[in-house]
Amino acid sequence: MTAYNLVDLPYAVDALEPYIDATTMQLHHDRHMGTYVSNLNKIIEDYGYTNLPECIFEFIGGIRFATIDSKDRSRLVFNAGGVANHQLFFSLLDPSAVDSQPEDELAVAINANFGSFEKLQEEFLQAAMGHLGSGWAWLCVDPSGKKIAVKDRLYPTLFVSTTNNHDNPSMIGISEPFGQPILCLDLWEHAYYLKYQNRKREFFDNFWKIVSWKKVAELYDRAKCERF
Ligand code: MN3
Repeated sequence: MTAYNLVDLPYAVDALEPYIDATTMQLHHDRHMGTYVSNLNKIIEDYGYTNLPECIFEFIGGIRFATIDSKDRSRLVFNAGGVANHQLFFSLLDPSAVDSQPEDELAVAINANFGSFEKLQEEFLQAAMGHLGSGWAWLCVDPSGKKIAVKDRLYPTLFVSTTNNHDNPSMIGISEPFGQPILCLDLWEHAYYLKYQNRKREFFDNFWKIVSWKKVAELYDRAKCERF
């Protein structure tokens, strides 16, 4: 039984050149993400899970409650997170979005939470640079319902965080703080090392150039509507 598929990249492997090179993209998607997909499907097959949610993001949200031997639990979280995080990450990049910026309500919410778009980028970069070892950097909607008022309108609280390995902020009971991701950045060396080697900062800076703020806004709208 194949439970989850390796979702195709939404663009050609060389579409994000020169910011992300084609070889890195191909290895990252086909080999790294591909391996997480097959490892996850192997665990699902071994345990005979049925009635899985179609959406991997729904699956990881409830992953804490999966029936699994304790020796296999971290392997399940690692591989399921690996599938979900890469699917999200690749979908958030768009060659046609070069140098785009947040607009409309998302822009207002970012200003309300961080002071400005530049300050968000600064905080995100600092978190990413400060993270030790493999992991992910995130921009999340706080699902607790805490709001920020700007001119009589309420906006969700947003926060920046990092996680280890492939933990995802939406994994209830596994990742702290709990959050609904609307943007993520892969901090693993495999994401950039072929092109950037030790120049991690340069990769992080270039990441901003290819973020699809339209896609981030879609995720923001969805996360906001689930709670507000
Ligand atoms: Mn990766």
